[in-house]
Amino acid sequence: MLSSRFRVALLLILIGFTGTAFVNPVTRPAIKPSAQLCDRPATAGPGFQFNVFANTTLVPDFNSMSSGPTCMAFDSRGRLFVGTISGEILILPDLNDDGVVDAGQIKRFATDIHEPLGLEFRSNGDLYCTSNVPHSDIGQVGRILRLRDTNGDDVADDIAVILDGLPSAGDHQTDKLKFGPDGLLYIAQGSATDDGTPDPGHPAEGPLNGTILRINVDNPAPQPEIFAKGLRNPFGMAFDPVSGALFCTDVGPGDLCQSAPCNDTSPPEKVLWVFQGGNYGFPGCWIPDGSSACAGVTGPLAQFPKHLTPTSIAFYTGPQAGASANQMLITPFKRIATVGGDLEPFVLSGNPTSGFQLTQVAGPSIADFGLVDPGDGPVDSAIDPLSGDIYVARFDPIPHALCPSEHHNEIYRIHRTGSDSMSFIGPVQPGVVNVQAANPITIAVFGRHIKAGATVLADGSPLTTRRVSQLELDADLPPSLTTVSHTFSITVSNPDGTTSNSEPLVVHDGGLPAPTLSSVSVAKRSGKVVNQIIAGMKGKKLLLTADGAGFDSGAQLLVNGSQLSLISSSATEIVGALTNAIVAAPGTLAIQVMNSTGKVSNTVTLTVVASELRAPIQSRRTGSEIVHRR
Ligand SMILES: [Ca+2]
Ligand SMILES: [Ca+2]
Repeated sequence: MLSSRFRVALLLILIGFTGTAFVNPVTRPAIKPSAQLCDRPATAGPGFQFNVFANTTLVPDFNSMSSGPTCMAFDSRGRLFVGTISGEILILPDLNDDGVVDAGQIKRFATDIHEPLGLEFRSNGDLYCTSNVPHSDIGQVGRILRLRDTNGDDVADDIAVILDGLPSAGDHQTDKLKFGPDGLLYIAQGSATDDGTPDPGHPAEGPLNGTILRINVDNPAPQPEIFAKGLRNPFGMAFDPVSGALFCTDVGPGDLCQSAPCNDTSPPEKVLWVFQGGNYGFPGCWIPDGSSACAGVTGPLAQFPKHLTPTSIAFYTGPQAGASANQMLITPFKRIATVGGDLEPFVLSGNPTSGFQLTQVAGPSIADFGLVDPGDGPVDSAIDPLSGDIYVARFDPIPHALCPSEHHNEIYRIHRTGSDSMSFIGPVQPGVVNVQAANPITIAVFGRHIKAGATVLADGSPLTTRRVSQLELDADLPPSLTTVSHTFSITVSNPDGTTSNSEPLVVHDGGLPAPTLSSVSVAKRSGKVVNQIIAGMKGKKLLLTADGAGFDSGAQLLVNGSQLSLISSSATEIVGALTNAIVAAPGTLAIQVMNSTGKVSNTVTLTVVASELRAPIQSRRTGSEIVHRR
């Protein structure tokens, strides 16, 4: 078990800070203890508001020298999961929808998860995290864990080690992780050394150090594939929702100067487009300069001043993004001189074929966290899937040398000015349903700031709606709306006439095959085949048998579009009862099989011949079939 002090030291190394809480007097005026300095407030940029969602008072687990948030992820219900450096994964709910964690509702989803630095939900609800675990021989190893709550009590009861033995014993650890659009899990693995040369007694670089790895988590024994290499400490990582491309921050080498005079030659910090097979140069080539050491090395899209330590990337998605949709939001951990320690927006342009460009948005940042100490800053960011609010976690494990009363382990909620008076909804659950004609489909809509009496609308038409909680409405989609493929626009309408953003609900055939019909036949219930159907026969004594393939368990037998009562059914044969009405008049019977998905087979026709051929009625009396009296 690592001492708490060692844990803190590890994370400080991880984020590239190895000194005490002083900064280079060359780059910044000497720090003086003053009320103004210690009280430097966090502020939001133009058009944004923020509040403290969680702090050491609201979340007692943050109130420790060895605690503080390191990573965050939202589940599909809009609940924030937070990993702490002390090894807890907490659920910080806001069930009363006031933008502040419900202090009495906090759950410890998991404990004893050593140094989780990345949290990520899979679309099926499984939670994945990185963990950096003490190892008796080599000091520490990185792991990927999968956490499940199988009984719904908000405590993980099934924790599996998906990948073990990642090389996190050196200067940097196993950092964040994200699922890609390909369904694979991407893992940011730090390098072992500061600049390629191990300190005495420290590990050298191994083949998996300084990489982005990826695994298929469905493989029972996944082997990590090196997706890209030549990274030093890839910490922030996110997939662009537009292109599906991967981007990361890479934290540069070098320490802050500890004393003057100081010749700080540390390089800038980088933001990279990470593509398969990419080499980003570490160690030996930090910024490509045409030298032989830089052959084949891809340079950064953007640079931050040295030591700023960009810790997270989030793409600005959700209903509040507006014209800023899909901007790349980056959090530099440190503030040096007058830059950093904030949430900075960038515009990403280009594509994977022609390449990408990254341009910082001019003007003030979205939020400035009021840092006064380089050991204190934002470590992770996440977008609330319901509201589009931006959440930023600030990690401040050590009291400021000059402001010992300050201890900022906090999570901020940042949103557009005025947005708390607007209703927002997240993705409809489920978001895709199969066409079907038999039963209503119930959907759940999770949102924020939904007013009492609100109704769920599909393409503007109200659905039967039930309010399940402050955040959840359930609604029924009637069968009449789900018989054909269609994409609905789902909104929530408040009694005051305001309406939420729209989310899609896709009704589709799921790519399921239609049943196929090869032959039909008619027989009496005795089993005797009827070769000719004559108008006016006692149809209720006849059975219609359809043979084919792909009939599902809810398949129906249709005659001229109407369902027959079924006698039996299997995947290849379905038998239904005819009626007197069906055979009352001469004409054509269109026979089809319709699966429960709504998919309908090809049509086979039968003919009901004219009434002058009435002999079988009499023939029935004699017990014979198809006797033509005339
Ligand atoms: Ca609350
Ligand atoms: Ca459980």
